[in-house]
Amino acid sequence: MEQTFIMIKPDGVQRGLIGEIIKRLEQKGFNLIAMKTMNVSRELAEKHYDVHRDKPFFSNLVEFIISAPVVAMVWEGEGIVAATRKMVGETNPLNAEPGTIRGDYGISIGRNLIHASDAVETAQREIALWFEQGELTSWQGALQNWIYE
Ligand code: D4T
Repeated sequence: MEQTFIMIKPDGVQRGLIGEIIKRLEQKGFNLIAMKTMNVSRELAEKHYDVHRDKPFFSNLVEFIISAPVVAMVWEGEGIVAATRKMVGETNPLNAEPGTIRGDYGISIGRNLIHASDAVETAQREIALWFEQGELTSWQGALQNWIYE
């Protein structure tokens, strides 16, 4: 089953949106298989955003991610990478559609609340970066046959 890495950023945690974000993913039918609240080290933040190392917003982004706790999660489900990107919405919350997390709760691009892996290969890299293999659970919901055809 496909997995993705989701992180509620410091602004999402501070604004009390942990429950709301988890509720949306849970009610969609996806399974939460790992979760931890953590202070992110500079090293981890820089590795996570390595593709943006040369961008002008890189240092602000890293400072922001390490500024307060985040909630790191692994979620599982069919087509979850593409589906969660849609549920999260465009990078700039002002361009994100209403009904998406960023569209409903955000305004600034540097306070866009949540990260979701952008491709299956990225998800695998990010899960390995943020979690030890032993931290991941594996379970089948009792309602599986009512969610999947
Ligand atoms: P993440 O990676 O956080 O899920 O966001 P996106 O996948 O939607 O967007 P991204 O990788 O292009 O940007 C990573 C991160 O950098 C912040 N950012 C981005 C910023 O502060 N200023 C900017 O101009 C851009 C493009 C927001 C998300």
